Amino acid sequence: MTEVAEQQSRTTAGRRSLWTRTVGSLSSRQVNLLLAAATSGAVVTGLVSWAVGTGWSRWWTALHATCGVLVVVLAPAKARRSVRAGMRRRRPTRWISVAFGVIVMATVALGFAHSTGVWTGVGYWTSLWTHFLLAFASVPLLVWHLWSRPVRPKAVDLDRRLLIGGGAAAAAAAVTVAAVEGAVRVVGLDGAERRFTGSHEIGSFDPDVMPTVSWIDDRAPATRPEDWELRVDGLLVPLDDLRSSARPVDAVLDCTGGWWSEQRWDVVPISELLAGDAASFDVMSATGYARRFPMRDAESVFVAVGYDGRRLRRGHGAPVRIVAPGRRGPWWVKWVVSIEPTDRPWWFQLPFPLT
Ligand SMILES: Nc1nc2c(c(=O)[nH]1)N[C@H]1C(S)=C(S)[C@@H](COP(=O)(O)O)O[C@H]1N2
Ligand SMILES: [Mo]
Repeated sequence: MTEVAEQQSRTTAGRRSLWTRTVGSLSSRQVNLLLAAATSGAVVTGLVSWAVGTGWSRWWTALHATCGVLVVVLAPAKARRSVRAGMRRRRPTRWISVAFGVIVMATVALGFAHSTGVWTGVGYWTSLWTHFLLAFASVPLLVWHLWSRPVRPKAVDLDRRLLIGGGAAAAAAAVTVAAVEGAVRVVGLDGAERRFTGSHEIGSFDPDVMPTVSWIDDRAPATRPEDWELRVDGLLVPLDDLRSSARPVDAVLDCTGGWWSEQRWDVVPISELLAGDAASFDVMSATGYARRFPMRDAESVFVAVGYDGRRLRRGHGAPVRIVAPGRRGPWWVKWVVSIEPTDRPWWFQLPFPLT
């Protein structure tokens, strides 16, 4: 639609709605800027909500949802302005942009499915993990899209229209998130029972029902538990010693795949195995998977050998795994073979493992 035609359709529609006067008055450059902000904001808040295991996570999750809905709120404006013009230009690469748009919408739809609980996925393909995989796949497309059609913010874009239009769109997104949250409660969908991290509960105090998962593609090692060697600061720690000194601690494992489960773990605090004044300690799995913790957490991070007085299942990390209350799933290293003090700071590692 041309500017003139758009103007006419507005006048024929009679009184201009609040929406047309706010979001409708954004220029196509401004819509693009807001979309770039919403998508990058969604990436950042999504990753932070994964890294945070405490009550703060709630706000990151809410902000993340708002960014996602903001993309949907702006989609019609985007379609009316740049998409039509872009398709008319018939560049062969327009299909990459179309694919990008479809993936973004599918990502938002999966996030919606997860958070409302209408569909939480099957097996490995939980709706949240699939949501992440699609988002991850879309990042190169996003980079290409921005690079091939650069929207350099200009001072003229930062006008009252952007403030009012962007504000209205963001407010609409926030209200939608709150309304969906409320509706989920009223209708009694599974999403109402979610933890502050956004995860759904599965198999608490029932280890047989608790899922066994890996971060990406890690696999249980073949070594038999009776041949297992656990080394702490280089010294062999007999598993029987751990088993006899273990005591129960209730703790929630909250997987970034979007589920959580509480168990009564049989544990020994790391501080009882490791002494000294190193800055951090490295926990290594037989598979090569590893995480580094700050030494101040040695009292609140545990090695577990069982739950409910039973031994761990292989899938749950037998014979020894980490139990790290308040930290998200990736920290709960399974099949531990070594715990080593180190002077490197705990944050000197990838934020998430690579396997
Ligand atoms: N060695 C190893 N430990 C691991 C993982 C992994 O892939 N490899 N995945 C982590 C993640 S992301 C989660 S959620 C928990 C899952 O533990 P579970 O399989 O006992 O439910 O293990 C953690 N520990
Ligand atoms: Mo996980």
